[in-house]
Amino acid sequence: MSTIESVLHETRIFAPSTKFVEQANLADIEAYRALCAEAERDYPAFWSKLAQQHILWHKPFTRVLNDSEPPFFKWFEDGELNISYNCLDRHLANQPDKIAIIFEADNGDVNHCTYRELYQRVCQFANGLKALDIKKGDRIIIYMPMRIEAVIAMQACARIGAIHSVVFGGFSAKSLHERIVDAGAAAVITADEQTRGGKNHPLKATVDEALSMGDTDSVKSVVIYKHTGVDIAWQNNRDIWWHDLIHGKQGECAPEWVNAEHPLFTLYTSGSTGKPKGVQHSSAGYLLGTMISMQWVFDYKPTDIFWCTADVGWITGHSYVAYGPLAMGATQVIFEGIPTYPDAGRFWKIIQQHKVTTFYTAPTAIRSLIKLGADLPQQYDLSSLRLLGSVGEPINPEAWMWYYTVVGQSRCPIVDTWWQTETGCHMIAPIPGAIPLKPGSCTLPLPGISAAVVDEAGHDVELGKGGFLVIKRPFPSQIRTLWKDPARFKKTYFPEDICGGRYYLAGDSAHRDKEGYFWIMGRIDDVLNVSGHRLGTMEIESALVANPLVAEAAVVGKPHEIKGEAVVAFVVLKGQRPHGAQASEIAGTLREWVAREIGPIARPEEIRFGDNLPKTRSGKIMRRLLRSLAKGEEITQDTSTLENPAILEQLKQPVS
Ligand code: 6R9
Repeated sequence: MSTIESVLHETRIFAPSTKFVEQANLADIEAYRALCAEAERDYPAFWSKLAQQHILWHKPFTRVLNDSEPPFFKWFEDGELNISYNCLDRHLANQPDKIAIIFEADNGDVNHCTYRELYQRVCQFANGLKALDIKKGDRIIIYMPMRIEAVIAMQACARIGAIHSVVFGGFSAKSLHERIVDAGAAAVITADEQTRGGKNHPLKATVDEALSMGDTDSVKSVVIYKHTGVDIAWQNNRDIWWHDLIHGKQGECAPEWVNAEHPLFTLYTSGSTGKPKGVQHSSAGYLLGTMISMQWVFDYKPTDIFWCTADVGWITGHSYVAYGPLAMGATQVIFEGIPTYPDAGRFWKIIQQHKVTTFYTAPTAIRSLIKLGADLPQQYDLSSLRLLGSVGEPINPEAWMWYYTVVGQSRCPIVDTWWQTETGCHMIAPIPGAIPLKPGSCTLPLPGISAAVVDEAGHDVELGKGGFLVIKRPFPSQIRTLWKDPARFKKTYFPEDICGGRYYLAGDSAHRDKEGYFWIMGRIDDVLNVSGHRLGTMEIESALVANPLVAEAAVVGKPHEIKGEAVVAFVVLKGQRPHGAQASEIAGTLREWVAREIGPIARPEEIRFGDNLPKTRSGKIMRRLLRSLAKGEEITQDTSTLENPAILEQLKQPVS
């Protein structure tokens, strides 16, 4: 891939400015090394101190790490706390009138919500959930637009100890159904519609469809936030308006104290099989991870205006919208819309208007904004910015340089943060006052995070050589298990055949340069990264073969200028291989089918038809060959074991 090739030659280094260093929470590499050494010296003591500093405990913990049953680690296991108390109540005494959320709607309307108001709204809604008989440990699906109410719903669940599972609003009824069933959800919280880029998209209708697909008896209530006011279907005894639910409810609600290990949430993510994985996070360890990374990586200051553009449907929106910034008492921007509406200056306008200091977004957004208006940022006053961040996929050095020079005006460090749904918070990322940057590298692991690049036996590979990215020691914010599937958890993240199951296997490959900097090279499994979103190739294949026209399908990724990676599907139809206009029509139908089955993010960029797929004589699909075909590369692989070499010609061309 071009990204990987170009980062391999990247030698530029950017040290933070004196001005940045002077105000930084951690201001030199020695301070960073001292923290790493402290973790090395006494690992439990290091985490124990941080957990005491950052978390308000209802009952203090006495045990730090329980590693007696690896890989099922427990942290601070006899402590008790409440996450919503840590995010809201703690600010009531000293900064109740500080703005917690500056909300900007898709249409440009702006609302402010103070910590006191947010506290009251969360409590009211939590009381509403209690009135629906929702209890500690119940699972609640949240399928909401990117509005303050999404955060209120999440915080209210945390307040009463219910386990939320947010499903991104772009997911289809089928994907939603799968998650509702797997979670055994007691309720779904949604809205009538969501608005993005000037268009309305149904949410409640999708929930209705999902709930009609069977096995959803666990769902007793559907709470609907009225957003656009469109007519919706109604089921008595199940559906209730958000405003009716909170009507007359108290603005105070005693927090439910939970154990440190109580699951705060599950979040479904794609893996190498067709079934999404319910990544389960703890309460205390997770919260601690979000807070220390706010402090270290985002160099958080009480005067900051923090803006993470991620939707709360993804882990980034959990850690750096719904929890981290609130726990720190930050003022943050929440934006409902998209970067290109009404024009490609929207992000820059928001930064100017709300005087954003810390801006965190994805390379795919940066690339699309370069394409649509590389000079646009110069038309706005971006002087409030002091720090930029990137997440979700490797950032190519060209995009990095533009972000750095044009958006950050060569003044703001860029924190390229490598982490995952499973790690809960940043793992490898620069501490901006302390660590010089190299475009395209996420630099060095955070203190206490024992990231390494190893071979199958678990030995560190030589610097410069590629290998498996692992984290050797357990850390507080890590995934606890997969919901209802501990065996799959163990097999996926601590597989026996790699490192003997001793290390957390991230699923990425990486290498380190001579300064020890990490360079992420890509996934080692069948997971694609399309616009920073994880998609399992198997999931898309299952969706395709579920179409009555399709006999067989194989999906691979190919490099894409804006999205990073794009979905290419090789399809064998049950009937004749189509040609010309018919091929285009069927390809169009199948692309829409996948968008409907999974969600628009999974819509294949290209479909190619063949009489068969390239297979070995034992019947295995030769995916590597398909990847070369998708990229338009000459086939250099050995095709002698191919059952049917002739079909390669058929699969060379996309349907126009
Ligand atoms: C936070 C998030 C995780 C996968 C991860 C990796 C890729 C994320 C990256 C990055 C290179 C970065 N990834 N951040 N690759 N540099 N800074 O994105 O979580 O959706 O679970 O995706 O994304 O491949 O394994 P998630």
